[in-house]
Amino acid sequence: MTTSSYASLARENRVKVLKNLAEAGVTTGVVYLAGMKTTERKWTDAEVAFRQESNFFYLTGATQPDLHLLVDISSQESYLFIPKFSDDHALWCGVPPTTSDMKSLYGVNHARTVDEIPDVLSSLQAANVHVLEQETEHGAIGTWQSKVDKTALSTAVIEARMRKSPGEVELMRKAAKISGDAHIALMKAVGTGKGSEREMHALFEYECFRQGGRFQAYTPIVASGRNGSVLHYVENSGPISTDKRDMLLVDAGCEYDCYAADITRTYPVGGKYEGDWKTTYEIVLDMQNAVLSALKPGVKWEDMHQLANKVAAEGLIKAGLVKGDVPTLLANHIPAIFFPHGLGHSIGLDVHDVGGYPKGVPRLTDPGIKYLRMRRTLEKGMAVTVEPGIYFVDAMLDKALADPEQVRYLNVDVVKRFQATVGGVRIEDDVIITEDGIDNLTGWIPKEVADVEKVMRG
Ligand SMILES: [Mn+2]
Repeated sequence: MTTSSYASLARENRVKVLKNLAEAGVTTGVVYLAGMKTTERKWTDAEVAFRQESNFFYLTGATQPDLHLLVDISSQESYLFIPKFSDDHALWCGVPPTTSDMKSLYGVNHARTVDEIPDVLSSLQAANVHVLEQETEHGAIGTWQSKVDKTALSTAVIEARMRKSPGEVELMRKAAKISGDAHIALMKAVGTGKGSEREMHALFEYECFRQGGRFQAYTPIVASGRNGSVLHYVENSGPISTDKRDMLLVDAGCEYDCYAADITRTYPVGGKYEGDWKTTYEIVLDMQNAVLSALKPGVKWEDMHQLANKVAAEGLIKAGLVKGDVPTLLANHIPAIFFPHGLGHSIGLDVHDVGGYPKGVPRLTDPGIKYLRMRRTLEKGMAVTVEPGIYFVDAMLDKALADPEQVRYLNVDVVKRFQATVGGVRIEDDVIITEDGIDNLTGWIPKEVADVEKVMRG
């Protein structure tokens, strides 16, 4: 049996986690993780498509259900445990793997069956069993449940997962490539009044799946026209607008080897950015370009959100949507009316990856930035999405227009004109922080006005 391509990365990841544990003073005992179990739709035997739990994948690379992992901390030896397969497993699911198959497939030191976990723990004379904070099921370790320790493992794993190795970056680049090609396929396929959001959603999944992107990293958002003003629009059930100036907002990305892409592009269904739609688009493009140019190690993520807010304020003034100077608009949270969500988040094995808020770091409370999914000082190897947006959300605008403190800064007629037609624009890329800047994994997917229009012309 050939070794899984992720086996060497998983070994590297285990070493990283053990190093983090050692730095936290943990040098004895064992690490225990339960993998994702087979799950069914409630009250049926219809199995849900299996996707490994991210921490378990990170430390094993294993893609089968119902596995368990032990790592002896002092010797660094790893033990993978497989289910006791029933006699008819081969009938329904093919010949099950043996322990020696699994040992060579995943490059672990030992492979056993799940009933042997307590015996292995006894042979290791484990002083304690380090488990993830959120893990509640420890049945498989039997009486060793009394030795469960939740103090150190979660942080050790999160801090390891936050900093991507070159091998992980290449898997993210592959997810980005497949997803980016799918975005381009949609740009080429869409046309005024042609087809539906559903067809565009289906085309995106088709393009990903046929290239090896079996799972979407999240439910795609495919929003035509005013639907783009609903931040997490997932119905994807409307027609494509018949107004050629209206835009399609597509926020979608697949997984590759469990690593996520999270990409948004917004473009006119008629193939040419025009009028208020183009004005809105260019504000977001400026916001994103400003942040992408500023990103590097040592930069605080919340400062990047504020930079996007500042560029938004400048653009909104220039567009005639708001009045006043930039500092006053920022002090009164006027950009947050149009940019009501966070700038972006960490990404990796999960689309909203672990580690946004280290222990003890609270969320900020101001409008907009309160939804920021991360407060960190950036370091080399961290992976983040940069996804500013400008939206004309009825709920936000109606509230601001009715608020005497806020309406003073709004040009009401202009705001209402945009609100009646433009939905929303978001542009989202996935970047890795490098020594002195970024490696933009998705920057090659057209987003400058001329580049998108060229692709759409075909
Ligand atoms: Mn995102």
